[in-house]
Parts: sequence; C-alpha cells; structure tokens
Amino acid sequence: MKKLDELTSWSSDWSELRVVVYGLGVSGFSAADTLHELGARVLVVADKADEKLLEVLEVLGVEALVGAEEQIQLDRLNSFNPELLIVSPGIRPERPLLAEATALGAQVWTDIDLAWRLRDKHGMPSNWICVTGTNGKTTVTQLVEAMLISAGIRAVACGNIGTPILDVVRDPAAFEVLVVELSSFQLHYQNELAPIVSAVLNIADDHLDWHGSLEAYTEAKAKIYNNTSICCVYNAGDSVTEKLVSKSHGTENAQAVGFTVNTPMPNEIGWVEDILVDRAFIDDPSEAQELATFADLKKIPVISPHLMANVAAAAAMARAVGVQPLEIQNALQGFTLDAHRIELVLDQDGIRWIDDSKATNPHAAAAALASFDSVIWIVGGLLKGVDIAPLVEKYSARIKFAIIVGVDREPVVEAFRTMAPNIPFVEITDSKESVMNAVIDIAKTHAVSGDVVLLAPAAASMDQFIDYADRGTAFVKAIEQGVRNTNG
Ligand code: UMA
Repeated sequence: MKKLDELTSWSSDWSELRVVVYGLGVSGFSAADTLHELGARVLVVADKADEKLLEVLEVLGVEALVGAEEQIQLDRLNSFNPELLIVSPGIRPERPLLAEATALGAQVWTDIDLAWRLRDKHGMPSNWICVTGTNGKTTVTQLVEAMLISAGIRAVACGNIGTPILDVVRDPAAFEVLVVELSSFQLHYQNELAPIVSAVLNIADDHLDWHGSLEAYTEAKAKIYNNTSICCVYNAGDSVTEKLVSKSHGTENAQAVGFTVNTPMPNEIGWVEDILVDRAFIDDPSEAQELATFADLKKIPVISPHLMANVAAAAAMARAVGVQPLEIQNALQGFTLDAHRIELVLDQDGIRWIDDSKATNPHAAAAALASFDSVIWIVGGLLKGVDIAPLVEKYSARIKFAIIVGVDREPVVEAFRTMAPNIPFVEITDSKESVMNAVIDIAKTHAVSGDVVLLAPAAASMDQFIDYADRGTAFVKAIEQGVRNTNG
C-alpha cells in the first residue's frame, strides 16, 4: 500500500494511487487531469458537471460518476476504497462523502495541497506567497504579481483568483514564485503549506452559511500564517489579523509587518497623505522610505481607502522578498483594476454611475460607500447569512435613496426601517431579465448633479445572475441603453 507521506514530489511514484476527485469545476478537472498524468487511478464524483469536461475525461479514460444519488456515490466510494480524496472548495464540509472517505482511511486534500507536493515539477520547488482576507484579495494578489514581475521575478497569480493552481504548477514557464489567492473554503480544507510570505487582509462577516460561524471562518483564514518563513503581513487597522499572526505556529523566524491607510509606525507600511511609505524594510527604523505616490496610480479613477490598504499590503509583501521602490512604482503605474470593482461606468450631467458588483458582502460595500458622499445605493441579492443592518446604520448619512434588489429583500427592508427610517427606498421585484432596467429607470428619476449611483450590493449575485460579473455587466448594459442614449 502506498504511503501518502512519501509522495512529496512530482517525481514521486504516484502510479496506482487510488484518488477520488470530488467536484468537477475548474479545480476538480485540473486535479483529475494532473493525477491521471501522474498515473494515479482516478474516480471523479460530482453532483453536476460541464458536458465538455466530461467529454475530455472520457477521452482520457477517467471514470466519472456524475449526478448520481448520494447512496450510489457512497457505494461507489466504498468499492473504490480511495487513499486520497481531493475536494473542490465549493463543496460543503458536511457532505457525507467526506466523512465516509475519512472513515475508509483516505486523507482529504484540496488541489492546493496537491499542488504543494508537486511544486517541484520543473526542478527547484516554487516559493509561495499566499493571500487571503474577506475583501481585496484578488486585487492584492494581482498587485503582488505585478510588483514581482516588475522586479524581474518569474511570478504568477493563481488559486481562488480563477487560474487553478495545478495548471500553473504544470506550466512549462516554470514559475519561481506563485502568488496564491486562497479562499476561506480552500483554507478550511488545507493541510500543510509553508509560504515564504502570507497575509490576512481583513476579517469580516462572509460565507457564514458555509462555515457555520464567524469563529470557524476566522479559524480557516488563520491557517494561512502557519509555517511562514520570511514575513507575515497583517492589517494594522484590524486587530484580529494581528492576533492571528501571534497565534500562528512555525513562524518564529518570520517578520510580522503591518499595513495601514494611516501614517505608518515602525514595522509598518502605510500612507502619509498621498505618499506610500515603508517603515518596515529599512535599516534604521526611525527613518522612512518613500515607495510611491497617488500620481503613480494614474490608471485608477477612484482611489478609495480600500485601494490604499490593498496597495500598502501588496507593497509589504513585495518588499519582504526584496522588491525595490522603483520596481513598485513601475508596477503601480501600469496597474488597472479588474472590471466591476468601483468602476466608473459613466460620468454625465454631474452624476457618476459606479459598478462595484464585486462588493458581495457588507465589508466590501462599506469600502465603496465610504468613498462617496451622496449615494443612490443599489443593494441586495443573496445575503449568505450575514446581517446587513450595521452597514445601513453606519453609512446612513451618505445614502440618499436605496434601490433594493434580489431574493433576500426582507432583511434589507427591515434594516432600513429600523436603522435609517428617514431614507426612502424602493423594492424591485423584477426577475433577472428586467431587473437592471427597472433599477436604472428609478435611479434616473432620483439622481441629480453631485450624486453617485452605486451598484455595491453587499450580497452575492447567484439568486438572479450567473455571478458578480454577470450582474455588473447587466448594470453597465442598462446604463448604456437607458442613460447614455437618452441624455446625451
Ligand atoms: N459540486 C458538487 N456538489 C456541490 C458543489 C459543487 O458536485 O455541492 C461540484 C460540481 O461538479 C461543480 C463543481 O463542484 O461543477 C464546482 O466546484 P467549485 O464550486 O469548488 O468551483 P471550481 O470551478 O472548482 O472553482 C473553485 C473556486 N470556487 C469556489 O470556491 C466556489 C473558484 O473561486 C476558484 O477560482 C477556482 O476553484 C480555482 O481555484 C470562485 C469563488 O467564487 C471564483 N470563490 C469564492 C470567493 O471568492 O468568494 C470562495
């Protein structure tokens, strides 16, 4: 019988290892494909799957059990008797297949753990820089990647950002550093990483329905710091993240560095007005090193406090591996944000129309609300067990009118009634096809010069849209048809 403990390298003998891959999205497919390439015996189990992926598996000769009843899945699992199960991050931990696999003696990993063992495919094992947090992790991951590339390091962003990590590990480009965005789901299942640099950007309520509680969610995020060798980066404005560093294990030799949107203390990177300043990676801690200024962020139309925090966090991570100030500046000058992140869609007649569809939880929406003074706010969707009332209370002075969308409207309406009874609102009951047109029609009648019409729903989108990008695209389309055309 194969001992998993001995399979620590791409060149280990993975042949005949019995592995169940549970879930067939992008990470499940890349795991099945990789394990098949390594000669393992692979069984894919999934509730549903893309036909195209199934066809490829068939060509490869990989068995897939898709759409079967739970008992049939369990029976096949038992007869297959796996030594390892690779679970997709979207699969909830209470699913019976996971307990059954453990009872059979199989270990449960994600594609991230598998990639960790296989990271030496091209010789030297790649170094990993790992990023998590409730919000900002994709932007920070991209910023770190850009700063490292600017310094001539062969770096790539991967993981929760959308590129499965095993695709990157197998890429002939032979990356030196993987900048890995990790979600709380991936971290929940994760076992044995040892990053050179790691960061928790912030912790706020999100995915509570999946994890069960904020404590469980925080515990999952905390795992990222364990065994970090060079630097643990935390948010100086979020004491929970600093506590997680102090509670981590295997980090005795790592420097703890804070990032902040305020003037940095020694051992921090932060902002002195519009200047990004390093007080962590310099010889004399009483000194400060200028890294960049707002002028370097010339491709970003709205410099929100959230963006400033993200830039400071990324700079801390890059400085930890020796990236120089000029290289950071160069990276920032070329940097643009992905679509649907506080994106200016239209500035017409003094009214700004902003798409922040990526704000899928209250913490993210807060960053957008904090950036504007007079907001017509489009809010709602799937709340994921999170209470929206504190957000409504905190930003009530900035909200002029609310347009409430999505399936979970009742708690949002209740939040306005109790926390901000003076703010007028309207509920939109339209379905996906017409919801954004209805939203825009109402917004148009209320917006005047100086207002911002802000889509920052503080909720996930899957009740009415495919994902946040689909929701944002529908918003932009409705603006193009209903606002730009009619007014000019
Ligand atoms: N499946 C089941 N039963 C279930 C759930 C899923 O069988 O109850 C199977 C189905 O075959 C389904 C597949 O699993 O097709 C989907 O797996 P998945 O939901 O784990 O998604 P992947 O396509 O593998 O994508 C995952 C991440 N998805 C989630 O965590 C939900 C992607 O993050 C990530 O980019 C990708 O791996 C590569 O690492 C997305 C995400 O929304 C962008 N992340 C959340 C976030 O950022 O908030 C956590």
